[in-house]
Amino acid sequence: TDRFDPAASDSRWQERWEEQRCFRADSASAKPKAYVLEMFPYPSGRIHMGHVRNYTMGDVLARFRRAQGHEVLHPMGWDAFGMPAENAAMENKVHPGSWTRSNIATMRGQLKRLGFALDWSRELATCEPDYYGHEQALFLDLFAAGLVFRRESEVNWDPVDMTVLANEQVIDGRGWRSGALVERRKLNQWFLRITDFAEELLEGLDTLDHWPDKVRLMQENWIGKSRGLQFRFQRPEGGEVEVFTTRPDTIFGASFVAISPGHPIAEALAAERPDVADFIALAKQGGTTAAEIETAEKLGFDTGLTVTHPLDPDWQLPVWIANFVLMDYGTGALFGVPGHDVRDFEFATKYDLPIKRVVAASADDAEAPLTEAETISGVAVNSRFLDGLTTDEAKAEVIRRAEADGWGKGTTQYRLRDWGVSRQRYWGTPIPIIHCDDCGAVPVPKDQLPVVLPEDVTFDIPGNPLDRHPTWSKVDCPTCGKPARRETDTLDTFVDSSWYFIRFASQPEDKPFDAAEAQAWLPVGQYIGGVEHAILHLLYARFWTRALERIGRLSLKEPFKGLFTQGMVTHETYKAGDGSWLSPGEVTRSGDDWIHIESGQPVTSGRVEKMSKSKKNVVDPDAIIDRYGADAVRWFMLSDSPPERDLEWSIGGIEGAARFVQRVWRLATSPVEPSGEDKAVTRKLHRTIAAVGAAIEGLQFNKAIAAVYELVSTLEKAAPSAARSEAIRTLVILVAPMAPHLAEEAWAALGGDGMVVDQPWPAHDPALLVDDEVTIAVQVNGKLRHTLTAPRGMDREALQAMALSADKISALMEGAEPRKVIVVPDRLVNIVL
Ligand code: ANZ
Ligand code: ZN
Repeated sequence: TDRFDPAASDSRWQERWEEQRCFRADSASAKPKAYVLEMFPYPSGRIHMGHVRNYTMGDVLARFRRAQGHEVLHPMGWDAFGMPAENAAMENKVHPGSWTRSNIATMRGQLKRLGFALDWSRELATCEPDYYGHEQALFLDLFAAGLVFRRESEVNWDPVDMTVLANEQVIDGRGWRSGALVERRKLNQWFLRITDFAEELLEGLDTLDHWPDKVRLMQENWIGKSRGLQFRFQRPEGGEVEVFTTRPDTIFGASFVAISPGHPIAEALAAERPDVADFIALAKQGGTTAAEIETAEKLGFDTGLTVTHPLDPDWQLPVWIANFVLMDYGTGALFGVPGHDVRDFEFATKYDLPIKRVVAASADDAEAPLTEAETISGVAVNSRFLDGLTTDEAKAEVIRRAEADGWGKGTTQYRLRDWGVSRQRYWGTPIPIIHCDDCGAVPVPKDQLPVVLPEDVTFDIPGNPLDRHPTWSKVDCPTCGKPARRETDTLDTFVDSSWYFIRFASQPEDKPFDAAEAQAWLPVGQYIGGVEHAILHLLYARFWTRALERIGRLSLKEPFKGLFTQGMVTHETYKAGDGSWLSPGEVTRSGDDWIHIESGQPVTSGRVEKMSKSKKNVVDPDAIIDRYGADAVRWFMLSDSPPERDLEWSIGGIEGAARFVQRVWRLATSPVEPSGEDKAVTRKLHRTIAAVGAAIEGLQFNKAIAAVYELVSTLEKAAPSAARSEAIRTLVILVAPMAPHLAEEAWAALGGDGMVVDQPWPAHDPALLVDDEVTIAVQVNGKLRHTLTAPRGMDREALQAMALSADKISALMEGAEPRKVIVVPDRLVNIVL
């Protein structure tokens, strides 16, 4: 036929690949292994263009590796627990399980339509007991090794809905449903001891040389290693206040000491003084995220207590309770240096406390006025014996004195905190612990795993449905047999995604994974996903891998050898006169303007933004596949922008891709020419093979596409020859990773053996990569006068003769003899007159 028809072809080849089990990964294969992984999706409803772009990139690499002779693992699954399913349950009265599973079915169908080379036999969903049961077993292993512990910690509490809120449910300090001011409340929660790994996680970053620098830097900052000093201020009436600082050099700039509202001294005062108790209640309002605490208005209460400066017995500092001091960081107390800390400056300005300069760019600036906090390094000023020392020297000197005189100790501090994994939600992995009054927190015996989530729960009132289930939590203590209570908190969904790549690599029924099999695949060779996961997911997965290594379950330090973070898919937005967003389907072009089809009113065609439901600029992949076929969509996703940049969706772009698919088809179905050389075509082919391979290897998919475009143009223009026919066959193999359905159909039309998917990646002849013609500049007295085309490697005499006999040059010379001729082979001839 003269047109490639995706509607008929796509599914035919998808079925063939499936029948032939082309993408099944064989762990026992002797071939070199390649593990290509894209971050698995949350089953929110439908696949969006961002997914399509992400998975297309991974797919090109997976197919390329397969053609190179690797045994490829390219799996897909579902990050299936989480809040949206519970919200849907509350809003639409559907069970989170059926909502999630039906979304998975829809999205799986959508992915299959795109023809991804995925090993569907390894599909997993984290919400199924055959996944989370193994997670519970791993949790218990970590518990046994002391890497899981329980501790009181602050959560966001909605006093109206009487429920704990996740950070993302706190909006501007208020509960997202009730609108009530959120309070901080203490609850017993489970933690993973990630801080034990802070130093290794930091050092490990140095080994990740196939990760983007920006991601490594973000992780480094998140871990936040710093040297500091922990020391005690004495209270004149006895007792002490211990503080932590990363700027001991500013100790002479202290103007107050501030303690957290949760600090024992604050709590002791509150027990006796109602004004203190009132202040603490007020200070505890607002969310628990660092960002919220940073931006909230600074509130303070002067306790009337004082402490003595450790380097000056005559210097008393007031003790305040302040809302910006966190209880679970450092010691829950600090000394304020308003001149050089932003929060302290704001606090001191509000409460009229002294602001003094103790750091300056140079000693000459000691008296320069401070109009804002100067958070600088420089030299110490107004600081007695520290004056003139650099910031680093002054820090070291204060630490030295503190240690020598016994009032403090140098510390290494990490900003990283232990990972709180308790969630007071239903739709998550049940924490496999039973609470007994006599025995405490008892692990569920492994032969009783999985602890299965009950299906019969209600969502009509706020709170955790597991708490109010009539029977689920009532169990006997596994140790003493007395009535006890099941833990009703579930695990943070980041736990589920911290080890799924291991389960993909090895999935025995009776244990989480087989170490030898998993290690045959791991680490993931190339991981591809959104930069929004640059910190948490990637850090947790790195931690989980190291934790498994520490307890002897896996011998692996880093789970992801290569990381690539792709850009977003963006699209124009449209806004009606009343400011509401309109979808592309609701508007049409009229001349240079856009109008709302229904009302005929003008519409502003606005900025290009990330596709999102709220802005109604989403394009549904299904509709596009229906219209243009899978390959055109895949092609467009790869073609327009470098993969790390944003890609703007456009109809022009997808249509261009669809036209290109047909151009390749027409070439493939042009008559085969049995004989005839064409050196230029052969050279172009070999260059394209090299260019496409190098581009895919470097994840520069747009460059691979550009190289294919060039080859196609050359072949369209070339006269028939055997060389051209051969180039067309090879072209089909080269486009296969990007446009696999077209490639199979074209391969069959060309009478190729078997399927394209089984063809090895073509080799290029390096000798054909070099141009065998070069351009020679001809200068007269140093001025460029002419250019010549000559065979590469032509000798000096021949070049000189060729230059001198060129019409243009002999006209210029008017019969004169050159004084001298300088020849640089393959480059230039300079004639000096
Ligand atoms: C004196 C000082 C002077 C400080 C100065 C900073 C600048 P990072 O670097 O993020 O680790 N701090 C100590 N404990 C705190 C707590 N529980 N809640 C809130 N802030 C606390 O932060 C360390 C600095 O944060 C410490 O150093 C302390 O203020 C404050 F020019 O001490 B600094
Ligand atoms: Zn017991």
